[in-house]
Amino acid sequence: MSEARWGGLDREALLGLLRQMIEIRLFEDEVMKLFQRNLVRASTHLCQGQEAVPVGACSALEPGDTMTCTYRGHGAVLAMGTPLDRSMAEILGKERGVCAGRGGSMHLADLTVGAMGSFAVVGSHLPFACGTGLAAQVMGTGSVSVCFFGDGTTNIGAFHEALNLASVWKLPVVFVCENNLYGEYSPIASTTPVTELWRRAASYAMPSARVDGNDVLAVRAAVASARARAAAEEGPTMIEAMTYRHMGHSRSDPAAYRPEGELERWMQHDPIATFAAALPDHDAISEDDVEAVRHAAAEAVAGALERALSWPEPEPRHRFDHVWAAPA
Ligand SMILES: Cc1ncc(C[n+]2csc(CCOP(=O)(O)OP(=O)(O)O)c2C)c(N)n1
Ligand SMILES: [Mg+2]
Repeated sequence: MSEARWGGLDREALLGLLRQMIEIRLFEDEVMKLFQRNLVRASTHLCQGQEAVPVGACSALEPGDTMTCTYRGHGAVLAMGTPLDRSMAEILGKERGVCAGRGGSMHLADLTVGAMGSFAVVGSHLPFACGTGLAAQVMGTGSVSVCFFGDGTTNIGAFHEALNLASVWKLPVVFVCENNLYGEYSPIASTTPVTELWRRAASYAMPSARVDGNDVLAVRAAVASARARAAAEEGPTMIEAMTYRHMGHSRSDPAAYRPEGELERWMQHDPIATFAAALPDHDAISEDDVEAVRHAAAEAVAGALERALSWPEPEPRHRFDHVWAAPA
């Protein structure tokens, strides 16, 4: 089978992408169950169905690159390499969570891997991503800032300000729009006259492209070339990744507004199922390898869940730690 079909990746790398997508899917299955047990004390927004976008995109990054994302950010943060157990612990509000339990599901961050923050205020992180890009530019690190946001976000003023500034200053930013066709309960066409969102980048003389966001290798290839452009000081790129969320907007949304058959059609193009079905076409990958990956991912998530649940709750006397700055 041709090298090109596999994006130049070897067996281990391909199985690694599959494993990461499965881990994110299973991780979120557990988050939902924890939520139903009232162990998640805030809202939660699952990215199930969209896993190929963060996994494909983050696989194209280099050490030192930074990432910002939305409240639908479990997948993006995990794709940067944040540990499963400490992410789960964060969602449970445990002291050993990645933000000491103070952030929760909507605010996962792990600076050690470049996951700079998950932002609940729609669009607020796009200027922030310009900031991390500017820092890289000023310090000459060669690092790139990747920024995930939804389709609805392209109607927020900060989207336009950020793309404008990034283009004028040639910032090393890759803007990745996760177009899942809905902003909360509204279909994109009911809020946005230009539904081919990649076209909006033209207003800022920024190159852009639309990709199949359920194809992990297509996302990876698009982000890799945008990253190369940014690292070569040629400026930012916008990528629109077409995808679909399996669940409602948040835990309380049954998504009854979706047209009949829409979810089923997208399930036929599920990013994990399609990649798992394609991989055995690779000369060095068998169906048993795929099964072994499924098994290993399930074990990893089960172990992470067990550890996170066993870790202690924060002590009341530490409740203001990490909240207020220490007096100078
Ligand atoms: C500034 C602001 N306005 C409104 C909201 C309420 N809100 C939360 S999510 C959301 C929809 C965002 O849609 P999209 O950008 O497509 O992201 P998705 O949830 O589909 O991933 C809205 C309007 C908010 N959080 N922040
Ligand atoms: Mg959306």
